[in-house]
Amino acid sequence: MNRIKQGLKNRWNILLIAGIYFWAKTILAYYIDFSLGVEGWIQTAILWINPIATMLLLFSSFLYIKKLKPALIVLWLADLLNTLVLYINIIYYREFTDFVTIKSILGFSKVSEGISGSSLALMRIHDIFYWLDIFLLLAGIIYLFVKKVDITSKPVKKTAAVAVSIFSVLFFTVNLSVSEANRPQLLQRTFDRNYLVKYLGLDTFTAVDGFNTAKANEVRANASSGDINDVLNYTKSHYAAPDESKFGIAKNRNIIVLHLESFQQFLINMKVDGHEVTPFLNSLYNDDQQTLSFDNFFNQVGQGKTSDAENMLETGTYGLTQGSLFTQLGSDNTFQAAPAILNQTEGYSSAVFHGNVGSFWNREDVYKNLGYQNFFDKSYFSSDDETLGYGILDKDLLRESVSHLEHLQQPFYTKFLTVTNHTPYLTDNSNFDFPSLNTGDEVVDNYVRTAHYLDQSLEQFFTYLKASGIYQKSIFMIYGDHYGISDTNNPDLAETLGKDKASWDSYDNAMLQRVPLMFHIPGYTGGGVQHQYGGEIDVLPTLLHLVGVDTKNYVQFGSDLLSENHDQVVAFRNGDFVTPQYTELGGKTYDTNTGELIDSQAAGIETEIQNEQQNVKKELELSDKLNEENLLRFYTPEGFTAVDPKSYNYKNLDQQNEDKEKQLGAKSTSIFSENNDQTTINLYPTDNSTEE
Ligand code: GP9
Ligand code: MN
Repeated sequence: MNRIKQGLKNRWNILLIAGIYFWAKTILAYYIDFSLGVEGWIQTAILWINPIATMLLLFSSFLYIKKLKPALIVLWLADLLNTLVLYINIIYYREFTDFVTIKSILGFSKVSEGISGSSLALMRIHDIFYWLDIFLLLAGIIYLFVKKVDITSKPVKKTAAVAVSIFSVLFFTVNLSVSEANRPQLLQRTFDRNYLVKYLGLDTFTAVDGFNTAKANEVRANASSGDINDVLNYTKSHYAAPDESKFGIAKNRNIIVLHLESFQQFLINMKVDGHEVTPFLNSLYNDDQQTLSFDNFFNQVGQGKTSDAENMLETGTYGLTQGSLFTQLGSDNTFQAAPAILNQTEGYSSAVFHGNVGSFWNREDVYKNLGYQNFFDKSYFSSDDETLGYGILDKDLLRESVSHLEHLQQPFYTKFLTVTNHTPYLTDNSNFDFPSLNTGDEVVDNYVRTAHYLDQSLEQFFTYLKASGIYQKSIFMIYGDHYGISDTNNPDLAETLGKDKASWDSYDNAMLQRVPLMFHIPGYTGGGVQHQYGGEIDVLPTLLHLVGVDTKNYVQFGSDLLSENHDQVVAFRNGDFVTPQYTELGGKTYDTNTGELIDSQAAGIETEIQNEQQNVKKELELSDKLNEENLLRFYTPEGFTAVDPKSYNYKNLDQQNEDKEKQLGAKSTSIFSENNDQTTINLYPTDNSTEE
């Protein structure tokens, strides 16, 4: 006891013991309760130091208090607060495999699904360790008071206390810098809640989330129903009526969306050592009867990359100027999105298949708000599957998807998010059987190999789709989500593309933002390569018109690519734009066809360019206003019912779909039911059968 009393005299001892204990329990939680996907020693080192800065800042408050007993109470409160943040997340993670956001605490989304009732069942025996210090410290404080123990403990000098607080701030800066070096734009892009915790710790994640929520709430609170009028005026005047000859040509067909990760237009019809990189995709692209292909189609993503592409294609609105709309606003924004529209107008069921964890880009939350009935994330795929970079390999993804797909009611709207063709284009010799380029830039060189792999995966999938009869009654929408080679690496690509590396400039970078888009409609004969200019924002109205859904009443910023009134100005997220004549980049005007710089004043096109620039700015600003102020909550078009995210539950989806088949009996339209309640998985080709 004496030794304890002795120890208590020194505040630094107390801080050290409380600090080390709290650090240890955070690390325990990182390894036992969370799965953060830490890779490599740098990430491990960051993980181990990330609880320190914020904990020290909180705990150091007790150094400022002169008398021991009140000081201990302050320390206890700081410890309690920090432990609560940790423990609430632990419990929540056990149920939802995700971290707690302020929104979920306030009851907007997940918590209402019933975590409070089940939290007792979510406790584990090792949780004692998380609370032990809190109890011991409390017991100690009570003892000091009850026994009226009087310890004359020397307070710490104010300067020393301030030094500790300053040190913790500096330490945080180091933590942040190392993290940013390992994962650039971590804070702006906010990929995933996992990432923030892995790099910056739970406290920082909570603070960042709180800040963003407060900011978003304020913007929303100030918005009122009249604010949507500007948006409606714009989208109504921008609406392009469908081309009669193409409206509804794919009516009632299943819609199969193939999201080609990081896939650029230049890969189409490209050869390496005489071999086509993507022979299968080429065959679809060049099918001038059954495919409407586009060769002047641009990606328009910002920092939200894949999630921005998805957002544009599903909702017809732009991503945000910074970060990802999915992660920043997707949890509680109101949308008029493809799955909901297709379900309500034409009775489509809907599903997304993706080999990454459901929390990435906040998909688990967002898809419910878009109206997706099913989301088959990584947890639905075999745990034996090899994971490469951002998820399981595409061949496994597509093959294993079939067991879920065949239980969906037709017509279905399904999206397959591939992922193997993702930077840094990891390849090994067993899966990637294709020559690499020879530019000396490893990223560029391997890009064609993973692209070839993606092509093989699709060919296998189509072999199955044809054999099972799905192919003939579907429309395929295939697109590249964004660039695969960044502007930094582009010059290394110049020679391969027959360009001059030395004179490579922003115009060349802009032209490389082309990605493929095709609508493949088996049995259709009016296809061919389309040369009109357009971008991802234009896809939703185009698709909806092809399946016979008019888009007039929905809020969409793009226009049908196949309509004669289609607006061919393609806006980039930073306000630059491309038209069939001009390419405007950072105030410089280029000739889109030749790449030559134009003096717009001398050429007499200054006003024209200025007008286009203003239109582009206006369109982007209105889209931002709509999303940031969540204005769609004020406008539900006639015949449309707002989506209720609570009606979807992405657990036990197969059971849900099979129950539906049974309930519908003879009326069930799933592939499985149509196949006399037999699986069609056996129709999937084995890997060897398509390998040349
Ligand atoms: C991750 C995948 C990749 O799930 O969609 O996202 P990206 O890095 O391309 O935005
Ligand atoms: Mn992507």
